[in-house]
Amino acid sequence: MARFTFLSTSIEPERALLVGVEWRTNAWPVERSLDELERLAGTAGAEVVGRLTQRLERPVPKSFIGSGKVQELKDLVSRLDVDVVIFDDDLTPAQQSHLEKTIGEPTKIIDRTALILDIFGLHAKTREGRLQVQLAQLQYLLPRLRGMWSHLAKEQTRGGIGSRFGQGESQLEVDRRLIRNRISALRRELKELEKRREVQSKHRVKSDAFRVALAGYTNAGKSTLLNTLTGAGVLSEDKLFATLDPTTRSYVLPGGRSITITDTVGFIQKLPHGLVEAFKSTLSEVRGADLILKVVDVADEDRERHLEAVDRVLEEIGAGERPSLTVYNKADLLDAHELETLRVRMPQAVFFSARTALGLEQLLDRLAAEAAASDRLISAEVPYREGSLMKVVREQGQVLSEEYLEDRMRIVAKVPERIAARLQRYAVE
Ligand SMILES: Nc1nc2c(ncn2[C@@H]2O[C@H](COP(=O)(O)OP(=O)(O)OP(=O)(O)O)[C@@H](O)[C@H]2O)c(=O)[nH]1
Ligand SMILES: [Mg+2]
Repeated sequence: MARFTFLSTSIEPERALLVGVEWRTNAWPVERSLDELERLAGTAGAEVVGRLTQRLERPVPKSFIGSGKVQELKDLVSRLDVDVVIFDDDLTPAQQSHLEKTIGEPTKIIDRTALILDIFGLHAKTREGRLQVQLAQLQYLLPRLRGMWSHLAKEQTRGGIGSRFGQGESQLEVDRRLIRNRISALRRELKELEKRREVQSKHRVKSDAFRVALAGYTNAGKSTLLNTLTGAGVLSEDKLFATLDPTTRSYVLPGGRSITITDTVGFIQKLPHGLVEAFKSTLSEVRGADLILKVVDVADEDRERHLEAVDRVLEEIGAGERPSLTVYNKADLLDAHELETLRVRMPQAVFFSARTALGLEQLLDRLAAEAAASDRLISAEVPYREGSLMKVVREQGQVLSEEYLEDRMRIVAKVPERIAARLQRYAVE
């Protein structure tokens, strides 16, 4: 499997060169995007030794960047002793292959997508996470697979000399077939796991808790927030994509309502579509949430762009229409003046710090208000034997008044729709 080193999980410190293009339509200035790419490279264990940028209208079909730039790249690679060149935009398989040939062995040419897939491979811990990453990696690899003799494959279609050297071609075909088979097997296995997950989450819906899903740019502090609130003990690190697998914990809000909070994978600009596709089942936690809590790193100067990227991914996974609340983390990193300016500019916004717990009550009050927003007011006379129903009413709703009658209790309560439906049979005027 030497050819599949792409899937390897051990990465030696490599010397990386970053290549970025300043497009006319760029929402992100190229240097900012390369800063992020540098952090990604660092997370994957590479050391960035240089950058190359070019202003372009559109990609050059053959080589992505212009031919003069390619020459410049080649010189830089040999001068800086570069192991891997990382393009900030997606390369087509043909561009990648062309660049590899031009720059020459053993320098690898990869793109942002390959880098992100590599990091995911490093950080996936659970079975489902690993399978999802593997699926995305193989799908990326398939069109890029080149047999050692692939140049002969072209000869073969023409016949004549070289056409007798069929081995390269057939080896390539075998590789492709093996990968396709593996992709189908992975898909099947993930389907199974997804079914199981659905059963589990049906279970949870039964528990009636209001479900909050944390979503946000990678490194925004989602895992730290979950840890601070619930002591979940999930990994939180100053690394991109520290979290891949979802974790759900229950939490009791001020006022007594139980909710569940799910921490899940973070997003990034130019998140590979294949990865989003592969993580659909993990992200179903977000899709099914009663509230999506969008966590933003307020201290990051790109926070607006981060938020846009998050919205785009939410859209892509079909969660764009879910109720959501945007909250601003890492407020401890702002000085008093900056914080005040933001408060004036966004009077409704919640600023907090998951690390120092500053402003956390305000966040929780907002959550409680959101959870109560769709509550229904209901009067009911509930028989004492319905003890478990009353327990749910107290945990998930708010009992405004109660009166003890002989064999039942009369209540007025504000409860979520799901529970109102269960109380309905005891409802009174
Ligand atoms: N100063 C400060 N740092 C924070 C705060 N919250 C999180 N961090 C730091 O930010 C980094 C990322 O935090 P995580 O909780 O791992 O972020 P995440 O959103 O879960 O990131 P991914 O799982 O990679 O998507 C860590 O180094 C945290 O210690 C905060 O309120 N203030
Ligand atoms: Mg995390």
